[in-house]
Amino acid sequence: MNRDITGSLLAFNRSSAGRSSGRLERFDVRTSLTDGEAHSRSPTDAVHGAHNRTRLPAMLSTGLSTLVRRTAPAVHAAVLSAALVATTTVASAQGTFLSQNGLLVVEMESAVPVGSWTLSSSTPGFTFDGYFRWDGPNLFNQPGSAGLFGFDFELDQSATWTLSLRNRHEHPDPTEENDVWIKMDNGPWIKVFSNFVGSVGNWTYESRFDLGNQPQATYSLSAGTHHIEFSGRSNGFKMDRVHLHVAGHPGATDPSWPESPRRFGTRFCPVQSNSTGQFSIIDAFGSPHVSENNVILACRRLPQNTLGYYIVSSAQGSPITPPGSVGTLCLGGNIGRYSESVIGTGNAGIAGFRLDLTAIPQPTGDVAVVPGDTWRFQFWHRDSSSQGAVSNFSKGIALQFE
Ligand SMILES: [Ca+2]
Ligand SMILES: [Ca+2]
Repeated sequence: MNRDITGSLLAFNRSSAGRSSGRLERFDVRTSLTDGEAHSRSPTDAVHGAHNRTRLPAMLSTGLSTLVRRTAPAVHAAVLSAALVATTTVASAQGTFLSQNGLLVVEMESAVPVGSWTLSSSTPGFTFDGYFRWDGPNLFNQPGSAGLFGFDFELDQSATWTLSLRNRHEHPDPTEENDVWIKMDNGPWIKVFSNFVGSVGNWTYESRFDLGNQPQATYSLSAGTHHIEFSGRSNGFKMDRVHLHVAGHPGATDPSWPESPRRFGTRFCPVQSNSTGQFSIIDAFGSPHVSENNVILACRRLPQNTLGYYIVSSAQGSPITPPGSVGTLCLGGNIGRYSESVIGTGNAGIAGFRLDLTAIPQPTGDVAVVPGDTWRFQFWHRDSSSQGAVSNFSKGIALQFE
């Protein structure tokens, strides 16, 4: 096992027992056990601990509101609460997009282009990194037969949600190259299209069902997790992004809305319950895009009013129980510690932390995340047991960056 963390663990446990001397001071100065605040003693405070001096709930909502690339919607506190108590498991590596205040925005290029979908940026006016174009054959009678991809998302309210697909077609006949197959959850495949004359050669949010009198595309969806799936239909059709929004949402089809934040990552590591009777888990919110540098970790189901910090490695290790701990360490290789950003769990038993992707701590110094990297995190904290003061670990989360 990593020698550095062994020594640190032993120091941690001695410190936990309330006897501080020498190197055991890591968790004492200016940290509070009672007010849920976390403090940093580090000169790199501005980087690692920028949000640490705020009360945790405020810190998390402040953090979420800064997760955006452009003009940000106000973050509804309920969104974060819902996210933090969500019982759904972390889904695909791509993650689960989270609606905020009745609006969900997902860029097509957040999916990996499959089949004959091509990620392109040659036609201007798209948002973010580009758009998808269907370069496959016309599949007018074969829904779900080719080019299937989709997104997991979580809605903050039960409502009739309007689907607005930002799309474009260049054919002079507005009824050509103008449609795609879309399936919501376990519903039927429905052709969604735009065909008003002005839509030719322009990005449009016109999105109608090819049903009955061809109404605007809408879905009755409950709060919670859903899945939308696309499949190719008309050669040349372009899709930039998709919005789902509730009735009356102001500016719901404004392309300057940022993409919605996600909960992403894959959990790993078999762990035992901590002193709360549950094991703690980490959610990652924000974006897996390195260039955005927008990731917040939130570990929940921790003991109240205790202290800990995140540890990180690119490698997974065989699960071990380090000396003096009752928990399971599943990181391997070179383990870095956010020891300068000690976090108090407060009455909520939550430890939130904003990562800086330009500076992941490693034993030999900070390193920057590179697209394609996977970094693994656990939260390491003080806990109590029948043996007295011990340390414990959360379940791990692996974050794959793009
Ligand atoms: Ca058509
Ligand atoms: Ca786009």
